[in-house]
Amino acid sequence: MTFDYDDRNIFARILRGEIPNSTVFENDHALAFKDIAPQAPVHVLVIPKGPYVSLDHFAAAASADEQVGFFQAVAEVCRISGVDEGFRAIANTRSHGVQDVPHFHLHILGGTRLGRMLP
Ligand code: D5M
Repeated sequence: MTFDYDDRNIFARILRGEIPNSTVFENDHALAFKDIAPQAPVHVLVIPKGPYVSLDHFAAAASADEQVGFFQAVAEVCRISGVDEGFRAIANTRSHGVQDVPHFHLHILGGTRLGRMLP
């Protein structure tokens, strides 16, 4: 599997500061911001700052520092978002996973009891 990153995607543009976002947390390796079309009271996207198209690309190719920084951002988003009663993390991936934006992003959804998704 090869991964081709296209830096014209909307999250790359957010990272370059070309379009605004509602940032909730940022560190050296990740940015977290509110989803523009929230599906739950809490709906935050956490993205790495590096050019990774998907979760499997990030897991295979990102450095240890990038991966640690990313998951530290996930932890901080969960801490500050009021999801102590639980949340769901989703990484839609490529066409079968119905991924729209080809820059790896983890959806953090919570703030209410979510509907069951898996059998
Ligand atoms: O879904 C991509 C997600 O990205 C979808 O929930 C909308 C969100 N989105 C798209 N554009 C923006 C901007 N500009 N700000 C915030 N959120 C945005 P997926 O199917 O996982 O690729």
